Amino acid sequence: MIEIDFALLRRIGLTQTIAAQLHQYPDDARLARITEIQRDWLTVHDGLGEFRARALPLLHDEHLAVGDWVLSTTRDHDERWLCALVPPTTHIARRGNDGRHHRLVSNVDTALLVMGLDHDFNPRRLERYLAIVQTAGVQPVVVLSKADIGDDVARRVEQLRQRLPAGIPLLAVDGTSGDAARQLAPWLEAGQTLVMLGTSGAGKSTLTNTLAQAGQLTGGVRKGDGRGRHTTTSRSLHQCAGGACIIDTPGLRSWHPDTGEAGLAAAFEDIDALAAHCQFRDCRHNAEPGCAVQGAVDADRLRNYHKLLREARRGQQTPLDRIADVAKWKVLQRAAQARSKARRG
Ligand SMILES: Nc1nc2c(ncn2[C@@H]2O[C@H](COP(=O)(O)OP(=O)(O)OP(=O)(O)O)[C@@H](O)[C@H]2O)c(=O)[nH]1
Ligand SMILES: [Mg+2]
Ligand SMILES: [Zn+2]
Repeated sequence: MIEIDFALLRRIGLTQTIAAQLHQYPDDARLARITEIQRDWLTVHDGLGEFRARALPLLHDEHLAVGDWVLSTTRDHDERWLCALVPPTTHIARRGNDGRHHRLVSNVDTALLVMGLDHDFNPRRLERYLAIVQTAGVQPVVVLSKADIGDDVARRVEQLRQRLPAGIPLLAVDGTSGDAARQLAPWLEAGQTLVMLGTSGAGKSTLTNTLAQAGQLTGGVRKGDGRGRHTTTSRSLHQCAGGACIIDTPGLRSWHPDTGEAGLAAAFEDIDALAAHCQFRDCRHNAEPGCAVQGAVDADRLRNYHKLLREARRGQQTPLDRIADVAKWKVLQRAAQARSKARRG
């Protein structure tokens, strides 16, 4: 079995689950975590420092993502090669327009869904992100940025609190201030890995810099529509002084939920739970008598749920895919519940 210094690697997010899988790799390999992926090489961190490496052909580049744990070996001329991928405990993926799955990040505990309280504010888009993150078994935290300059801040925060299930943490922050780090402290414990997700200009890099003193370039927003300029162009992992890791990502343009109906139903569990009390079993929550959902759930949230369901059904899932999806979701949900219980306990 390869030798590791757990305390050292903990600083870049090593967990017991990953460490328990290491017996299957050759002794001379070295454990490292991918912190950035470039066209021709990858940057990895071995606990002591970062170095460049390349993936051996048998390790297909397309399966690697920032946050993955990999094994590296040194070959002639001190070249470092990645020879194996430790199966990730979680990964967030996106379905491209071509219908193929692309891994965005691996081995994350918490996703900070960053949304500006300015022009960026869009509850429907946020619900789409929530579905994707929850399907991946990752704990979402809604971070409303630009609380210091946003419009109508108190009303928007309250509107979202009413709309989303109570279990989803929601904070309003000024990402440029140290207070943001204090507000997010419960998710920043040593060994935790977080990912920033949100549109361009939302403030992901600004918050990354505040939490990790990372020196990420931040950009302005365009005059007029307030959209961002895609300042960040690649995903990268950064260490916080307190021992957590943060993955900053570029703003996503389009994001199809990489999930089936079961995943969506779980992400909209408030609607699902109420639906059990509707008078008709096939109630569409659309003015039917004895409907328990209408009026109890934000009307726009309900419309958004139906829209996402239609999208998911259009996806090319076979019945077998769907069964696998339900099974996968159940396992992930149990793991997420165990983790949040462990954190509370
Ligand atoms: N006042 C204020 N400005 C913020 C806040 N968060 C971000 N900004 C500003 O918003 C602009 C965009 O912020 P970035 O951090 O670059 O946004 P991003 O999400 O990383 O954008 P991409 O890298 O393009 O995906 C910058 O000018 C920031 O200074 C905030 O909480 N308060
Ligand atoms: Mg950025
Ligand atoms: Zn109903």
